[in-house]
Formats: sequence, structure tokens, C-alpha cells
Amino acid sequence: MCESFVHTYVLLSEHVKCCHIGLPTKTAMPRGNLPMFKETFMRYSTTTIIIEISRQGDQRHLEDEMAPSSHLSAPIEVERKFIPGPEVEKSLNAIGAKLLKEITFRDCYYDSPDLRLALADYWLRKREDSWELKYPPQIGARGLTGASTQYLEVTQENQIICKISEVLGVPSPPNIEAFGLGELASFVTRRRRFQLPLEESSKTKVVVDLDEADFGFEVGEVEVIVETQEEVQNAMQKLEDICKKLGVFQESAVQGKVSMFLKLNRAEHYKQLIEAHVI
Ligand code: V4E
Repeated sequence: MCESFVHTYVLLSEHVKCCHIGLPTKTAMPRGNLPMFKETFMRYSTTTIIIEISRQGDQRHLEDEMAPSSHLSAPIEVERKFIPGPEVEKSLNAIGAKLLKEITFRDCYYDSPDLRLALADYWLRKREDSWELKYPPQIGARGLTGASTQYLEVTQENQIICKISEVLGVPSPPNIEAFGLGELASFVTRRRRFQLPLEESSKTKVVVDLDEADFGFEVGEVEVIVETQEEVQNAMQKLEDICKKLGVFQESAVQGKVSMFLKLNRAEHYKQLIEAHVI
């Protein structure tokens, strides 16, 4: 239950109207009636709730995150990593990929001393000045399937706090720093992002990132974003086909930057995560 998030909405509104499957639609709840509001949503917290802030005429979606062990419905990032050979840029050109941008950023990953986040496959990082959390879309499942991964990525601090406090089993603090987590990894990436031409009859954008980390490691990644779990399998097949077209297909999973950083700099942590089949 994420109280701070509920507060934000309730206190902003004069009347909070809620529509919910199984609830009478447009039930008006007067400002300040937090106990009743909470009780109602605790009982009906498994599907989407729409909260309408009547004074602002503003409609927002508050997804199932209010249930203690549920997930937000955010877009799913489906990715496949590869080792970028010397020919990969030529292959990208040959299939009509366009360089979208070149960026450089520092990622700092944070965790508890006993790696409770990473062991649950939750990855909290600060990319430059912005917090980001990646975690598997299905509760209790890993993000890695075969050589592809699927993760949700949330960037709103209140949502990140909810998720982290759930995983750590602690109350939500006022900000992310107050969890008191330590730095797990820190490195700079130079990224070149390419966009592949849209296929006929498909709206799915495919991007390829070529990353160079400052500790002397290079990795590539093909990525698509999908909206639902039903689309993940097709997306994984698409990534496999693209890797084959680019001549970078490898059957087994390719290590990412964090994994390699830990191998080189935090051997104990690396061993622990390998043994737990998280990386
Ligand atoms: C998810 C994850 C980690 C966090 C870093 O994620 P990654 O996609 O490798 O980083 P990056 O910089 O490409 O993020 P983006 O900019 O695309 O959001 S560290 C380990 N994992 C899990 C994991 C795994 N078990 N296996 C593989 C192949 N990748 C990631």
C-alpha cells in the first residue's frame, strides 16, 4: 500500500470520484475521507482505478500499485543484448537504420549491503540526475528468458519508493536517498542509438543501442517496447530475427554492463548474483 501516493491525490481534490469495475461508478468521496478511501481501494485494488480530480478536470490513472504485491502497468521493455562485432555498423546501414543520437551518461546503481534489490531482480539506478527502477513485469519471475529480457522501467520517484519499500519490507520514506542504500556500481556509458525502419504493417519501433562503458566494455542491445504481456513472445522473436540480420545472433544470453562491472570490481557480489541466477 502506498500511502504517500494516495495522499497526493486525495489532498489535491475537493471531491474524488472513482470508477471501478465492481464499484458503483462515480462514487463521490469528500475531501479528507482518507480512511474510507483507503478501505474501499484495499478491497478493490487488483484492477485499474481511475481517479478523477474534479476541481482540476484532470483524469489520472492510478494502477494496481495500491495492492501490496501488485505491479504497475507500464510499457514493457523487451531487449536482447549482443556482442557488437566490427561489421555491425555496416549491417545497420545495410538494413536502413538511422543514427538517432549519441549520448554519454553516468549510471550509479544502488542496493542494500545484502543485495536485496538485485537478488529480487530489481535494479535501482540514478542516470545522471534521474532515478530509474527496472524490474520484471511478472511478480516473482525473472526478467531474463533465454537470451532476451523484459523489464518495466519506472521513473517517478513516488512509484519507485513504493516498489523499493515493498521489496525491502520497510515503510515508505519521504525520498529515495532516505532508504540509505549503498552504491553497487558506477560507470559512464557512451551510447549510439540507431532506429530501424518501420516494417510494413507494423507500428513497433525497434532501436539498437551500441554502448561503450568507461571500464573498457562494449555491448549492443536491440530493444522494442510493448504494452502487454501477450506481445512479449512476438517481440522476442522479432529481436532474435534482427540479431540474425545484423550478424550478431548468439543463442545464449550476453552479459550487460552491470554484470561485467561486478565481475571486474565486486567479485563477491558477482558470485552471489550468478548463484541466484539473476545475472
Ligand atoms: C536489468 C538488469 C540490470 C540493470 C541494467 O539493465 P541493462 O538493460 O543491462 O542496462 P542498460 O544501460 O542497457 O539500460 P537501458 O538504458 O536499456 O534501460 S543489471 C542486470 N539486469 C538483469 C539482466 C540479466 N539478468 N541478463 C541480461 C542479459 N540483461 C540484464
